[in-house]
Amino acid sequence: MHRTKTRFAARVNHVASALEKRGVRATYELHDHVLSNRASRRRFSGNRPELDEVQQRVIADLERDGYSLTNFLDFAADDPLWASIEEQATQFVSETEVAMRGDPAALRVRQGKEFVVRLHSYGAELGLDDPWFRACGSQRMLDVANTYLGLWSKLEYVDVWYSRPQPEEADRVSSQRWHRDFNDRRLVKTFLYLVDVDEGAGPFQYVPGSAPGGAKGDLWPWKPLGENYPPEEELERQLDGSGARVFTGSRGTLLFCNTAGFHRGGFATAKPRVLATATYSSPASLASLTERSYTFSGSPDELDEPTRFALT
Ligand SMILES: O=C(O)CCC(=O)C(=O)O
Repeated sequence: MHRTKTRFAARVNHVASALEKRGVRATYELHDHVLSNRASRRRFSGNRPELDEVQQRVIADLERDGYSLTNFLDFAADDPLWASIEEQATQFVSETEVAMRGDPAALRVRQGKEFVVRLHSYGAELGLDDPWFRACGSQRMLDVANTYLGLWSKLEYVDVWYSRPQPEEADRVSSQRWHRDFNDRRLVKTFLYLVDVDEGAGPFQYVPGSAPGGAKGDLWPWKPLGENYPPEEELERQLDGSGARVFTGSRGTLLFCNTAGFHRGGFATAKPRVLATATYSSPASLASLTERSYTFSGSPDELDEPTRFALT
């Protein structure tokens, strides 16, 4: 009897979550085509930013391959900001390592992804006094994200990560496995390496051309709430050696990436990987699939219109 009831409950649950999924998908499409993104596209096309050569190259790379590799100092020749980000990272690393030795329960981690210690995680209050947040909200970064997305984007997630080394024989879990991000059909993630990242530090990896619309976009294609984590071996077999790019790089490496394409990383085995990251997505994503990780603690009046749109 108990068994029958449990099976019935499981079936009800399954139907309910299938219905819920359909609802979320429909909401996303509606916001993409009509409710949110249409106005956002109009705002962008009525006021296109002028990009310099470096920004134009980033956009061209993203369009061609789904990623663009640069260096923070080339991208944003703003030494004081870089120094402040480095300071922020040094403090985060030292606090993390003290807690790892003394009070691991104090580490900010998310369930199922305990290998990443986060500076902020979700629910943070962030203002322009936070250097990485200031960089992410800068016109320079935002103009790239908005131009690639073709709309006024939302800065959805901002954080600094410390990926803890683990045994080489450990199984890859969560984002250490190949996946497409569920957030949006087209999105921009940035990764700024805050230490030198070699093979032992779990470099980010990406399959060029795998974003929707790319040559490999049809492999387990992106769908809202779709099958985002195919079996690793099967994906690798399909890639047939024409595979992935591995982003080892020195401190200061800055990567822009459309992570609706296949990627993985953070499988550090020899030393920790420390990086700053941010996600820019469309308003439709925030309306249906995702949640902003922070609230802006400053005054919206101090921001120009696209920045206010992105941060609030
Ligand atoms: O940690 C990494 O390199 C991968 C991160 C990732 O999968 C993501 O941010 O979506």
